[in-house]
Amino acid sequence: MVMGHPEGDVAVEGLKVEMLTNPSGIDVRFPKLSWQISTDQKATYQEAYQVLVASSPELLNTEEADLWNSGKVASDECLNVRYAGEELEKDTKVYWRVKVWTNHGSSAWSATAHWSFGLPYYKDWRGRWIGFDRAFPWEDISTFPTLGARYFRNEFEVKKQIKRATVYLMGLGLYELHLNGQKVGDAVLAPSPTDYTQNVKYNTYDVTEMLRGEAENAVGIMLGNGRYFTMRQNYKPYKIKNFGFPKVLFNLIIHYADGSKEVVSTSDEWKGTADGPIRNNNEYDGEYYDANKEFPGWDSVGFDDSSWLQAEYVQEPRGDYEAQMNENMKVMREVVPISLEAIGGDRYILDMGQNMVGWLQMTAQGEKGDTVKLKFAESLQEDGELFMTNLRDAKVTDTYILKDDQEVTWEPRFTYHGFRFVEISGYPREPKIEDFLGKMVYDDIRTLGQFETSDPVLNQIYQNAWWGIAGNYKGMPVDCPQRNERQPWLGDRAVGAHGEFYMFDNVRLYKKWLEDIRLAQKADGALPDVAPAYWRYYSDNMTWPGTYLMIADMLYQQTGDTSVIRENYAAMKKWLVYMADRYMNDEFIVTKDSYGDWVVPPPSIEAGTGQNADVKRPSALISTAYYYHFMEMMSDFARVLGKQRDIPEYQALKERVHEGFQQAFYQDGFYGENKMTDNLLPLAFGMVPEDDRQQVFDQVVETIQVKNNGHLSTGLIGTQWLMRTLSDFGRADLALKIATNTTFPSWGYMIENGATTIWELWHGNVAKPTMNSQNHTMLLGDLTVWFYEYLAGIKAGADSPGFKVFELQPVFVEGLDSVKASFDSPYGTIGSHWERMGEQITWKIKVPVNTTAIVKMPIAATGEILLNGEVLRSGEMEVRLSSGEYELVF
Ligand code: RAM
Repeated sequence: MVMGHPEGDVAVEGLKVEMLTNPSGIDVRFPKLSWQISTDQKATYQEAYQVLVASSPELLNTEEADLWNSGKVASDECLNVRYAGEELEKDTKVYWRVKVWTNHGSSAWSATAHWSFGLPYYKDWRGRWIGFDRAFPWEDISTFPTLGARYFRNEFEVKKQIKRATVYLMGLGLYELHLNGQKVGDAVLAPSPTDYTQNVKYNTYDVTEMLRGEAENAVGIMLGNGRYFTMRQNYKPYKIKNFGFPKVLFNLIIHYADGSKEVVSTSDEWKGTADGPIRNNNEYDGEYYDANKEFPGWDSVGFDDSSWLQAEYVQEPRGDYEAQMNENMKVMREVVPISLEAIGGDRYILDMGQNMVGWLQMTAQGEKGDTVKLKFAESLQEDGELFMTNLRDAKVTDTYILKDDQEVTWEPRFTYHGFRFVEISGYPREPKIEDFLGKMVYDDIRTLGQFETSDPVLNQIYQNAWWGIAGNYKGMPVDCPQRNERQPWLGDRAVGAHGEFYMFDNVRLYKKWLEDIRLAQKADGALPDVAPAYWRYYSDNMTWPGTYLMIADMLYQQTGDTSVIRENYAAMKKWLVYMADRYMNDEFIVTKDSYGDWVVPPPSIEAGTGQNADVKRPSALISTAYYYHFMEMMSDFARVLGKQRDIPEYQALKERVHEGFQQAFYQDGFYGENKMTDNLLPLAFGMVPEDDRQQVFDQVVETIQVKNNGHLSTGLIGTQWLMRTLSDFGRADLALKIATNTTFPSWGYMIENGATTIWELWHGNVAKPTMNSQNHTMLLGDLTVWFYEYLAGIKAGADSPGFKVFELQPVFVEGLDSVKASFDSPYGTIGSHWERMGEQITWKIKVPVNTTAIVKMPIAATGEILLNGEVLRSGEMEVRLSSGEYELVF
């Protein structure tokens, strides 16, 4: 499914059709179209639709759609309707509208939306890759290289009147594109990072309005290092992939009004230089900007580039060219700092009030040569200085050198930082807090969820989670945004991604990640722990690579889109065979694991003080339980794809693994070493024989209540199954206790100690600093899933993936007085808001048009249940409600 910005419209009879599909430059020939219907009429569903697609908006007006007229189709589908019209040519922009018929009448034609089909084949590209495949004398490519931005420019004549002009470009690692003196688009740090030996994402811009017809025009492109030139991490060359020096392929396709066409593309006639203001740039060390090196007008017509070099042809990056379907990063929020304090000398500390990801915009005025340094950290030491040790060797410093006495406002381009505090030094005069503004940078995706309860700790945890998750969306989900790492570790996002689904419109991002993982598979079947595999970690374990299956499963369950299964099934199967071949013994135990239940809390804060958490405790119990779980998942996937013949094999292996698991790990009433995770996994995966279930669960409860004094003792793995398993076995109260704790170890403890995001370690305030990020999302486990699916009770349909038919079943847990949540599903907003007043609960729900909610009554509600003031038939434990707003009282 491709989605973009909704375009509003005017509709008759109270109906409104909104486009959800409106992107540019895709390379899918038959994209899926979606729309959203809204109306004040209750119980509305779609009965039919008609889609028109045409090569110009005018043709849509006349109903003479030249590409596709679906006719009136009797169907209730309003998501993922496959375009089934004429095959599109490359570089075409098409327009579309939809009309729907509902049980309450029909809509008017919607407003016009569009999409454009890009360049599907190599041969559609003109020109060649340009760059400079070397460092210049003032640059250094030793262990901590300083490589400046590359600047390329070209002037060209647009000979006639323009009808339409589109730029397609691949600028690696990062680009900023300018036309006639202006930046094109609002993306930053584009394009999305990939393993460039596998695939390269191109971005598309409609530049019709930016070009001048019958005139000279100028194009300028800046290139940053990004994930392409990574010699910054060259101290471990065996481990870290470096792709080469920055390079670009640019195509501007101009369609003239007279029907002719012209292409402007990169060639050795372009001019280039590396001797510009951005003297160094990388994600870890920051950006070094010398304004004295600026060349005003370089991106406009008439600039004297005689001192620039000829651009050079360079080797192409090997990977396939693909249209980027996921969103680029953007400045998504501005953050106003809360304090600015002098700390001696010319140094000041700026506090953003929030651990955030992005950068700082600065306004300064001084003398030529004044050098301002901005250094970033997540927290302060007791002496008020920045706490730098947990950033390891990342230099995290932006430098700006003034060129004159004019006031300037500046922000970096090719770096980002994870920070709450900034040390400012060398600022020319007394800085004022208004001279600085935080820019929060992450993928341009909408926040879909709202969540608030009567408990302030839960609310703060949710806020911390939002900041942490959003900030770590970098065209791939990274583990952390601050230290010399920032890698897309698979294990960190397994179940977490499921909770994130309710919070962010991240479907396209996670689909892209599935592709990254698939492309990172080795020929023998091995899957990595990090994908794209910038760090070549193929350590063979079930849990990190297994995130591949879990994300695909999540996307399928939550959206109903089978393509995520179809595209990845073969690779998953291959990996599971690979693991079994190598690591499954005769007793059907998967003997190999890498990380165990990563970062379990130490027994106490005292015991954890100064301690490294980087301890691996491999566990065959974990690997084997996951193998079992994945056999079940593969059976489901096979069913979805109609590959029935594969199922018996999965089921047979699953049974054997189960027997082996019971033999090896089941003791009398508990598993393994009776650690929480040892018992949680078999419970969550349905591996415990029915008769033993309660006994095993009682062990979990005992551990929490007695041994842990009401706390968890799980790491990255166990925490993913904790809250839901407790609730499923009837102890949501215990889950709530764990979630609202403020003593160690808990999310609330982090908050008590000043966290505004989620820590990497439960004992993050005292641990050895070398592995101690203050902004990791992995320890959230299944907490955000529990927030939405249990506390608010919003859940995709058990028998029908996606939200066409969904469930509403909150746990009205004792100790909580209210939960108010909403989730903007693709059909519209789903709401669940309950409040307890004494013995009575009032529950307000919202069901979007064209969906059905299966509302499950709380078992506790033994008395009368009122639905919109009327008594529900007694004993009715389930009602199906179609769209509208309702109130239940019981
Ligand atoms: C750390 C990462 C990540 C984790 C791995 C195992 O270096 O930060 O969070 O998945 O280790």
